[in-house]
Amino acid sequence: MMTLTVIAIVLLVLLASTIYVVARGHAKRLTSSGPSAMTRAFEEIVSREPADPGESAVEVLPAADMRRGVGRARSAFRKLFSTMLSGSAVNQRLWDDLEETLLLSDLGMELTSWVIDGAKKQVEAANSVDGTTLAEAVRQQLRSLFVDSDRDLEFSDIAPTVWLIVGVNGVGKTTSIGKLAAMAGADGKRVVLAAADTFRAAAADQLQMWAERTGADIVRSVPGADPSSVVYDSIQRAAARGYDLVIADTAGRLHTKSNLMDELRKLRRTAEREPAHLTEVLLVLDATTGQNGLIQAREFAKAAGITGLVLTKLDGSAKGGIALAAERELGVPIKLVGVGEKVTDLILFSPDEFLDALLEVEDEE
Ligand SMILES: Nc1nc2c(ncn2[C@@H]2O[C@H](COP(=O)(O)OP(=O)(O)OP(=O)(O)O)[C@@H](O)[C@H]2O)c(=O)[nH]1
Ligand SMILES: [Mg+2]
Repeated sequence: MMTLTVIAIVLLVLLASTIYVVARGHAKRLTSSGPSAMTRAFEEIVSREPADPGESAVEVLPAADMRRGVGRARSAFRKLFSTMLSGSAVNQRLWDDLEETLLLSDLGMELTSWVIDGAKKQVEAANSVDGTTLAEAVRQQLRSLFVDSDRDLEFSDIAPTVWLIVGVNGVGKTTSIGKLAAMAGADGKRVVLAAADTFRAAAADQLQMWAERTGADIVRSVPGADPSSVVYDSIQRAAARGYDLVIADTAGRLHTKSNLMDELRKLRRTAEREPAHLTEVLLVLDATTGQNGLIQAREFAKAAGITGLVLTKLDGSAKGGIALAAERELGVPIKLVGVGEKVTDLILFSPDEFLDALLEVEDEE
């Protein structure tokens, strides 16, 4: 009887721990399984009642969608693709238009030639003069430029997880952190923001505003303080209070300043030390700067070991091709795109959704 009771207890404990591990596994990531992942996150946030006045005052806003986000970049492609899909024959004029559109989208000379050469081969192999075949071939070529990589934002199994956000001046680091805090908060994560941009006096105030809007905690220091010590203090606070996630803001810096790049390496080392678990170093790129941003990006990749890209200001850019060029150049996936200044204007990136938004011609108003 005694033995049976012990076996029953052991089995119950095993069952409970299996359920716990499976449940944890599910809660591990912010996934980009489609637009629904983020839409759901923001629907939750807007419907949440603040526990007390002043807490989490995120306004009610519809979640952003990729189509609206790529609005300007879309118009050039739309013209070209409507011509192709209306059944017009593949002729030299169409090839020239394709080349011009790709170059203007800032895909770059080399990748543009690669896309066109590949599309030519496909059209020849299909023995077709139909524009529809060309449209499909171009889409396939563009799709294959995206790196084949996991785009989920990673959480460590053991809290606190740390995400480090880096990039040159004014690209949208702090704004993206605010949006990310809202997204993670809606996903049930407890977040602390580390104001490790101690260079600009107003930087911590800007981050504090985002903390207040999204219900996140914040750790800040005096202007001129060592950024690594702010990250360290944030990690200690997260560990002490059982927070899930530390998102660290850093000062904008030029890739040519070697002392500032050394500082990034130091920040990274701090964020890697126990009890912290660094899972993401996100490089923020401004889509409106096009190809120029890529040179800087390479240096950041070397210094900070980036795990993903955040492409901001896509809403204000006609250069959709930069998304593909950036991934190809750096070999790391775009994980998020910024499509406006509102808290919900951040989208978990999916290459197929992006290409649909850029190239689809139906349902035009
Ligand atoms: N239209 C648009 N504006 C954006 C987006 N992301 C950021 N911005 C704007 O870009 C400007 C700079 O944003 P910040 O977040 O302060 O940029 P930062 O990289 O933190 O700047 P520094 O800390 O000075 O290096 C602000 O006016 C933001 O509102 C976006 O996705 N779309
Ligand atoms: Mg900033």
